Order: sequence, then C-alpha cells, then structure tokens
Amino acid sequence: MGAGPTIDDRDVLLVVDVQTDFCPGGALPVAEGDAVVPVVTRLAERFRHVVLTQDWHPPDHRSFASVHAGRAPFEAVTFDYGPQVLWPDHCVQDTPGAAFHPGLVIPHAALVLRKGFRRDIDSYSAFFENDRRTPTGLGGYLRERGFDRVVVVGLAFDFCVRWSAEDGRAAGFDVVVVEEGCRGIDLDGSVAATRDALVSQGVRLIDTW
Ligand code: VGL
Ligand code: ZN
Repeated sequence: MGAGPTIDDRDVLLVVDVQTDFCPGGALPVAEGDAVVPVVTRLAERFRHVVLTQDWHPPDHRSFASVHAGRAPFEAVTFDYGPQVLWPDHCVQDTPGAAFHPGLVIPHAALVLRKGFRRDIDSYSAFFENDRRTPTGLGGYLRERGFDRVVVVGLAFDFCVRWSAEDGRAAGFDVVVVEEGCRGIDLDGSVAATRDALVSQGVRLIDTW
C-alpha cells in the first residue's frame, strides 16, 4: 500500500512515452528519464486501469530537424498549425528506440495509444494532435469507460506530460501529475513554465503518491 490518496475504479493511470529513445542512450534522451521506470512500474501495480502512450513516428516525420534543410534539433519553428520544436529523429515506428523501456512492466495495461504517426503533424498530447483539433480518441475512450480522474506520469514532463495533462483537464477530467514519475527536457525554462501552467489550469501536481 502506498501513502497517497485512495485509488478507485474511476481512476486511470496514464503513462506517457516511457520509451527507450527518451532515456539515457536514446535518440532524444531526457536527463534521468530511466529513473521513472521503477517508480511508474510500482505505481501502476496499484491502479486497476492503466493506459500507455507510445510516440510513434514515420521515418520522415515533419517534427524531425533532419527533414528540414538548414535546421538543427531543438530549434523552434512555426508550422501551419503553430509553434513547433524540431527534434532529433526519435521513436521511429517499429525501431528499438520506439519500444517501451524494457524495465517498464505493466502487463495489465488495457490500452496502448500510439501518437505522432501522421507525417505532417506532431502529437505531444495523448488527447489531441498539435493542431489542437485532431482528436486521438482517448477522451472518448476514458469517458466511455467511466473514468473521472486521470493520473499522469512519464516523459517528458514539459512536453507530452504537460500537453496531455492540460487537455485532460480541458476535457473535464480531474487530473493529477505525479512528479516523481516524470522527468523533463527543460528547454528555455520549460519545466518551471510547465509547473505554473498546470497549477493555473487546475491540474494537481504532487511529488509522490
Ligand atoms: C516528446 C518531444 C518529441 C515527449 C515526444 O514525449 O515529451 N517530446 N516527441
Ligand atoms: Zn515525438
């Protein structure tokens, strides 16, 4: 038993992008990204309902700096749908880097939601692609399953965790982010900005559960 709030049948754990490429040694490593693996694995044992997301890009995905002549990874650009960071090639469909970290053991996860598979649009959020309009279907799934609280952990805190938490809240779910189960990329202060944004939008941030 953990020390945190009681977990019941209306709670779902959303595990965001705990994939090899986001861990040290991967293509887009998040500092200490692998440190979330045991935390998330243990937390998941206490949830009956778990959903995993998996960043899953075609090899020529438009978020990759490599497909834009003269651009470097981590540059900020503007696409037709708004601001976009250009990334190193990562989480290419069916490559080892796109696999879940081998230490992540959540056999009872009911759904693996892949995102970012359309070549011309990135998808940080588990709910909407980066145009903020194209739904992934997760909102409908969670509502139909009767969940009312979404507990979010994973990588990276300031990108896919942030966007997923914000969209979950906007969709009407209670949203809790457990920071011990997250690590961030931190571009230009984005970790601090994420904390402020989440709190101001009514997402509960807790250190541990
Ligand atoms: C992510 C950058 C690019 C994430 C995914 O999972 O936070 N970040 N693709
Ligand atoms: Zn990605």
